[in-house]
Amino acid sequence: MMTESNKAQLDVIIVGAGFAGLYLLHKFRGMGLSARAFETADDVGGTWYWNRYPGARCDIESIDYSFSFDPELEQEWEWSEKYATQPEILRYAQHVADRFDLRRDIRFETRVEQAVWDEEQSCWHVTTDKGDTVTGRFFIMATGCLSQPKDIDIAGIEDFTGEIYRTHSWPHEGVDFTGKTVGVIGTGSSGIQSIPLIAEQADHTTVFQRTANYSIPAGNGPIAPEKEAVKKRYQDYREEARWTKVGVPGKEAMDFALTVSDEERQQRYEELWDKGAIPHLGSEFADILISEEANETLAEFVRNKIRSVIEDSNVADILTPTEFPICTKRACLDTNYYQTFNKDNVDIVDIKANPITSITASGIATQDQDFTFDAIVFATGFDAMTGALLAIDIRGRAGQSLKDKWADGPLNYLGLTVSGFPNFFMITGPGSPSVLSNMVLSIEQHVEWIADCLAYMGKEELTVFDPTETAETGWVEYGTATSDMTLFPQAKSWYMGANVPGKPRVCLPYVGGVAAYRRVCNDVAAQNYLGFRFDGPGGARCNDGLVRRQQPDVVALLEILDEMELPPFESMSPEEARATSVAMNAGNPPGPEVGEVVDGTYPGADGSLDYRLYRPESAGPHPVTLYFHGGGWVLGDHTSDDAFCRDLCNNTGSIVISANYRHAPEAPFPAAADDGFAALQWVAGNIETLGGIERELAVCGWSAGANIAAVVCQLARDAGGPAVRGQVLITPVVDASDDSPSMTDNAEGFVLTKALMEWFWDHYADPAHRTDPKASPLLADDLSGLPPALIITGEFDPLRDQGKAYAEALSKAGTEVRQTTYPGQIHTSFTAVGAIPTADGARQEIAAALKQYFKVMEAA
Ligand code: N01
Repeated sequence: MMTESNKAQLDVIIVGAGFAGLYLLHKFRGMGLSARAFETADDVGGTWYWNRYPGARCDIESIDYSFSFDPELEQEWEWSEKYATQPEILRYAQHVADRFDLRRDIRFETRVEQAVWDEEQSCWHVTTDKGDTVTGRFFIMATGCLSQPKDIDIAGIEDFTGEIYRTHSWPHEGVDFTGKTVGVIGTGSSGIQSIPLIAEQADHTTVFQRTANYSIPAGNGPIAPEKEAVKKRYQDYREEARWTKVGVPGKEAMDFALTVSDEERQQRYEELWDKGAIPHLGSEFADILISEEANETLAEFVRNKIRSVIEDSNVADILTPTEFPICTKRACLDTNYYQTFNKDNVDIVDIKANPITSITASGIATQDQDFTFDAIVFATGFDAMTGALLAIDIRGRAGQSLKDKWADGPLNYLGLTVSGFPNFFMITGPGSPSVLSNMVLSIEQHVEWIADCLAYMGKEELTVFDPTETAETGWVEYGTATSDMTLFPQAKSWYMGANVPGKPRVCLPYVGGVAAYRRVCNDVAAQNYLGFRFDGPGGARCNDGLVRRQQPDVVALLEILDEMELPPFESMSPEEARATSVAMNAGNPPGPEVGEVVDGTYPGADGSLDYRLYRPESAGPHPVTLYFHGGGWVLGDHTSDDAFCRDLCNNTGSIVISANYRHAPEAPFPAAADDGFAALQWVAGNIETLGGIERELAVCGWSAGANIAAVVCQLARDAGGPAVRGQVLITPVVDASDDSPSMTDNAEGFVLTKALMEWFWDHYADPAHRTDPKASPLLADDLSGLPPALIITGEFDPLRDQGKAYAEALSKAGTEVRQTTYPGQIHTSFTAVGAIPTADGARQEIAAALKQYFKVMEAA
């Protein structure tokens, strides 16, 4: 029974008094809200309170790893080193607590055990290990991402008679290893930071390594003058940080490791190495975390550095990482880590080759050897991101526990909230960039977003919020799509939940970066908290929907284009538009290597034209795909879809011939169509000389190129040849008169605009010619007897509906057709190899269709 006393005593209950808890308390006090934090430790500091192992330091530079919310605070605090030590960061947290008089709202040495949502009273009842229950309107978990240690999953630990230490809960008085033999298990950041200092003291140190890690030297020391100078423009610098990928200002790469010369790549890696900083390691080039090949260039650079330091080649082999792409596990920053293994009294044991069988009374037993130790240090990591949240029994609507809700992974909206758990927030929760970013910056962003949300609710007289399941599912799917584009899922990392047996394998942080994430959160707020259901005296309301409807790489591309503020193509002359298009293409990722690339000419309808031939590596002869590039009949040439043609060649095992055609306005309709047909005739007539197989010929095209491909199939049918095995039309232009919903809904904002399409038509064909089937193949009277077709469209393409209409019309006429509209994709997605990885599935479908068309392949 609910009584008056059950009503909320507090506005907000907070768990944790680390950086997040401190700023929450300060923020809410400023808003006139009552808030209290509960903290297990006897002081503030969170992770910096607990992790006192030797060598514990931050891996984000001190200048960046601090609060920005108070200009006086940021000016008065002086950091002593580039990377602050744990004691210094702890002193900073204590200073913040004292300066803003926050301790009076913190209950120390109090562990929260349970939090239960009270539907009737619209509040949370929170119970502590001291036996008391407090009630609050809002409940916020500020428990940190790396605070719940992973259980030690090695048998026999209780048998060991020596000293046991764990890096995450190191004795406050410190440990003296002088004269002792020490075993250290774990070579993540904690192990890598502590091992050199343990080894300096101990008589003998043995390190047990399961997976070698990538570590780079921190180059720690005094703060560089240019970094110190940042304080003169600290607020601007912070604002810059908010719009970066990791929350630290620096170069945001737009170019690709695989496009620059070997010399440039090497030089840039050397500069990174000398900088001793990890935030930009994975973003020096745009493809490092996307392409295995690109990643390997950096990984190999780091491996060579590691090998160059270690004297014993066997030891170097063990310490050199090979098992996962670099930066897909948190890279480590070290001081003399690899050098430590050159000491006579330091050994490394490769426990992949020689597994630990148990902890014994005297030490550690491995398959091949027993080791005796005075002390064992466990640096075995954390049940990251979800561990601390699930360590408390949190129950939402209808008594549902968070543990049950998250049985298959942490469902969440924005990494901040969970559907069915009203008035509940997580700071830097799973689904937010958190651990992949400068944590203090991400904490500030969350605290400020929450504060704005509570202010909105206050103003609108709303008392309860709850994210909708639609919004939650959408965000989780968006997060998964984002991580699936990257190499992160390849590592058995704590990011993926892979370090804890039985934990669901999902990518826990949002990997799209803090700037993209901040835009999402801002967009949600700007749309009256899209995806949230509210209730209260101000009324019930729900603005349901998805905050991101395009695929994440498409969103990223659109955001980049937006920032570039380019004038629209249709405001340019054809020459200017061509030059702009070439300049934009120049930055595209290169396609894959193919067996051979040959440039040549063919007889077009009115003179010689260029083509580029891509030959597979396998022994020929091969089937042939004749390809027509996109560009609205005005832009582009036979080389402008180079990456796509290479990819198509590899995926299909066919020769791809990209044939140029004359462009408008210089050569208007029907020049392009006539050249396309001439190309078909020439390729068919010379197929064996070109390395192809007689009659094994299909056509493919994108956009206006797909228009040409569709048209040549009709022309070939009418002319009685050449025979075409199949046609693949990618976001085709097939109807000049199209006025379907996609033309209106996607008229703007998705690269190809309605206005640009009109501009293309205006250059290509007089209105009188546009209904000619050679211009608008959908308008042909007869669509029977055409080669089988695959038509690919994107949800956000203005041409989506005409592509679908062509498929329907072909089908009606008895032509075999398959049509797929890819969700979240735009007109330019499918040929953007390397730039839009979420369209890889479509590219596979295209290849599969072509392979099916080629009879020889089907037979094979
Ligand atoms: O933990 P980890 P951590 N038998 O999980 C090994 C942050 N941090 O505490 O890789 C044998 O990275 C495990 O082996 P494997 C930072 O974000 C930051 O070091 O699973 N070995 C691995 O080598 C970091 O990423 C700083 O094969 C076992 C190690 O233990 C995160 O915290 C400093 C084992 C665990 O590495 C976690 O770092 C410290 C077993 N049963 C931490 N179980 C800064 O610099 C685990 N291992 C700011």
